[in-house]
Amino acid sequence: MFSWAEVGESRPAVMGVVNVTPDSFSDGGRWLDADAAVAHGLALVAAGADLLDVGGESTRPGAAPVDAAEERRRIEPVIARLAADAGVPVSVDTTKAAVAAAALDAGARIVNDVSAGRNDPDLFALVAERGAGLVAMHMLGDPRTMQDDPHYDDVVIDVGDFLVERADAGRAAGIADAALAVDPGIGFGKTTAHNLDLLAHLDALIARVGLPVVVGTSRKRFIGRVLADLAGEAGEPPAERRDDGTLATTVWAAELGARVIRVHDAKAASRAIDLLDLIVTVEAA
Ligand code: PMM
Repeated sequence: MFSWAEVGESRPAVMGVVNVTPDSFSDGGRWLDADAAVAHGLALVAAGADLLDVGGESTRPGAAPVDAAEERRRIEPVIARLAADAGVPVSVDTTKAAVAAAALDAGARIVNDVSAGRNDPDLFALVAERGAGLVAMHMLGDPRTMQDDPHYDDVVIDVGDFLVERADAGRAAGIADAALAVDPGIGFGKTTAHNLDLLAHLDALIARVGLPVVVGTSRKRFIGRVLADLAGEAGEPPAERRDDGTLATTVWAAELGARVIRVHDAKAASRAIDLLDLIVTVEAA
């Protein structure tokens, strides 16, 4: 059975992203070939990733849905090889129980569901039955509509309410507490102000849910937008140039208590967390 006690207890864990998609916003198309995706996953681990997240369907705003057969075709061979060779737990980024089942058969140990069990009513029961880990993420609406004028009364409270409710739904389906983690879903149906508010109050959110929290800011659009605004530049920097802002949010999230940080650049994140860890140790001595 998977338990989050396996990762990130002494220092926040780095989850390296392997997108086997033609259209993910930051690295779409680069790892569509299975050999390239596997090599990329192994490189992420060599660079310091403590776990790998493999996805076959883009969740980019406006992205078109992919059917289960195509999603399986993309991810199964990649997961099978990474589960055998990478030496770290592998998660599957999917909202479909059939895809999750195939991924678990291939050796994945965690299901990362950006719909938190709302897209497929069978997903939580599958996770429970297989003793897999779960990441239940907050998203407003679905990827096609989520950025159409998102509204919250109070984003930190509303997202917290949702995560507590989804964790309870997971428990009701039979998922063990030790296997549950949640994620505020940075960028999923949120304005720049919403994303900044969630990061600013991440410690309160973590205290409220009482479960390991995964945070994914890596190369997201709001980082480019904030940095371009601060620099007085028109337009947005491309995704590859959002890495310095990603690092700032990585250190912030780690310091406020995130258990897992989901990133594309595992080397920078793991070095930054190592240094942060050292400073915290010296502070405590
Ligand atoms: N972000 C993306 C995809 N999956 N899963 C979780 N749990 N948290 C996230 O923030 C998250 C995710 C989108 O980013 P990508 O297209 O670079 O993978």
